[in-house]
Amino acid sequence: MTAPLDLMRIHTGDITEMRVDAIVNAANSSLLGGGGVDGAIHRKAGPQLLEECKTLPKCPPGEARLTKGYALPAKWVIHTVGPIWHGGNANEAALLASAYAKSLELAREAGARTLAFPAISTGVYGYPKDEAAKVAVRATAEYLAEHPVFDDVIFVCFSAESALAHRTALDEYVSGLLPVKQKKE
Ligand code: AR6
Repeated sequence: MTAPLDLMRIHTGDITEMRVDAIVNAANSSLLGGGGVDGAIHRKAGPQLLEECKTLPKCPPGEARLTKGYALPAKWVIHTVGPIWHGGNANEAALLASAYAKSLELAREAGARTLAFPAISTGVYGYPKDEAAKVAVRATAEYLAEHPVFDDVIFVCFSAESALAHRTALDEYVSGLLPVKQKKE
């Protein structure tokens, strides 16, 4: 079995171009579209995506919903809602971790083997990029350790700054895990 840490990687670019089974959308609770990555995904998927979103129940922060990908290269879109940053004492980290875990869960249930995440909450919602990347890496690694069903989980970063935040978070997570691994062996 491949170690979960080897399955996570970083790509700098546009998530709407990713040829993966599922991409994650950083949506808002209405699921009716918006700016940022949400706007880009809806534009590329075409109007059928909005029509399907209209049939879904609202999505509170930390939850996720699955739709088809329509004109996107990805077969599915997983719409999740991250927390709005209020300074760090409003349960933001738990909600962000839940957004990652619930997205992974829906992808797994759909049978996706490859999945791409944007840096949820780090745009309009104002979550500090470094902090968000740590939460993203930890939540994903913990899920993959329990559910080794994915071939590839990609953090798609829209800027060099975001990619560096994820690289640092991955490296820190790996080095934090090494002593634990060594003890077990
Ligand atoms: N590919 C990959 N990442 C992208 C792309 C793209 N095409 N476009 C932007 N990003 P945001 P949020 C990055 O604001 O903070 C929407 O209006 C961006 O640089 O899209 O979760 C929704 O409808 C940033 O790092 O999402 C909600 O109302 C990250 O994606 C609200 O924004 C997330 O930025 C959600 O805010």
